[in-house]
Amino acid sequence: MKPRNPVSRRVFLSILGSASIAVGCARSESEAERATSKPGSANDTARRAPKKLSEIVIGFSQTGAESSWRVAHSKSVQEEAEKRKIQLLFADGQNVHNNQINAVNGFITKGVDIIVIAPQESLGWKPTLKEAKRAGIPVVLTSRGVDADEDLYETVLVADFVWEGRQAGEWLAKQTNGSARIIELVGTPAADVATMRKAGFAEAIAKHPDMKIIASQSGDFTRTKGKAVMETLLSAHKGEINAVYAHNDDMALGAIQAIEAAGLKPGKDILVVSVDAVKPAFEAMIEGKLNATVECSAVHGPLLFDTIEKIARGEKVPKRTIVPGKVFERDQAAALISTRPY
Ligand code: GYE
Repeated sequence: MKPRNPVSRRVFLSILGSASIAVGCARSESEAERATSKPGSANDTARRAPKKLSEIVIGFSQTGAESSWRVAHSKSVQEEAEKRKIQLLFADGQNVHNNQINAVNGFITKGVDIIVIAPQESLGWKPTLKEAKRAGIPVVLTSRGVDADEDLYETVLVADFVWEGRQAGEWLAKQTNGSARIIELVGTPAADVATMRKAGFAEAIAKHPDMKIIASQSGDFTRTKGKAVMETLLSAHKGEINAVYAHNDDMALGAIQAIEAAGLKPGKDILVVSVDAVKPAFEAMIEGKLNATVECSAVHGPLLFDTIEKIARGEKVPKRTIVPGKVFERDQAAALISTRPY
C-alpha cells in the first residue's frame, strides 16, 4: 500500500542513524518495505532513533553571487544556520546550471539530511530531484522555483514575482499617465523569476495602449550586463527612451550609470523602476536616480530554517510560501534606508 504522505515519511527516515547517512542511501518507506530485512537493510536503519537538529547536515546549492540581493540571501541563510547551530554545506553555483546539478548530486552521494536549492534555471532538474527523492532526501527550494512535479520537492519559498512585475508596471503607468517608451532589462531568461516579472509587467501595461516596450533584453541580473545592455540600447534608440523597467536593482543601477554616461539624467529624463529594494537602490533613490523599487525580501534564513526544522520533525509544510513585499518610492528612501535589512 502507498504511504499516505510518502515525502514527510521519507524525511523522517532520512534523518536516521549515521550508517544510512554515511553511505548516502537512506530509502523511501516503500523501498524500505520492499527491501528484505537482512541486517544493514533499510528496514534495519529505519528502527534507529531520529537525529537531533544539531546533528543534521543541510546541503545548500546557491545560484551564485550575481546581485546584491543574492549576496544578502546567502548571508541570511548562512547566519541563520550558525545561529541555530545547524551544519550547512554551502555550494556556490557561480551562475552555471550544471554546477548546481553537480553540487546537488554530490549532496545526494554524501547523504546529507536535507537539500536546499536556489536554482539559477528552472528547467533540467527532474532527474536530480528524482534521485534525491529515491535517496529519501527532502528538497526545499528558495528564491526561485523549478519546472518539475510538485511531489519532487517538499516546499518552495519565493515571492510573488508576477505581482512584483505588475506593481512596477502600474507604478510606471501612474507616473507617465499611461504613456511611455520603455526599455525592459530582463533577468536570467531561464529563471522563472524573469518570466514572471516580465509577465506581470506586460499585463499591467497592456491596459495602456501608449505604453510600449521598445526593447527587452537580458542583463542576467547583474550590474555589469545591465550597464552594457543599456549603453547599446541608448545608442540604438537615441532620444526615444523615457523609462527603464529592470527585473532587479542591480541591472537598474548599471543602467543608471549608462544613462549618466550618455549625458542624460536617470530618474528625470528617463524614469527607472526595478525590483528587490536592496540598500544600494535606496541610496540611488536618495540621489534621485532611481524612482521606485518593488521589494522582494532576501531575508529567507529564518523562514527557511523554521521550515527545515518542521520537515526534520516530520511535520507537514505548505507546498508554497509567498514572502510578501511592497513598493518603495524615491521620496520615502531617506527616511527608510536605515530600516532596510539588506
Ligand atoms: O530578484 C535578483 C536575483 O531569485 C528573487 O535573483 C531572486 C532574484 C533577485 O539575482 O536580484
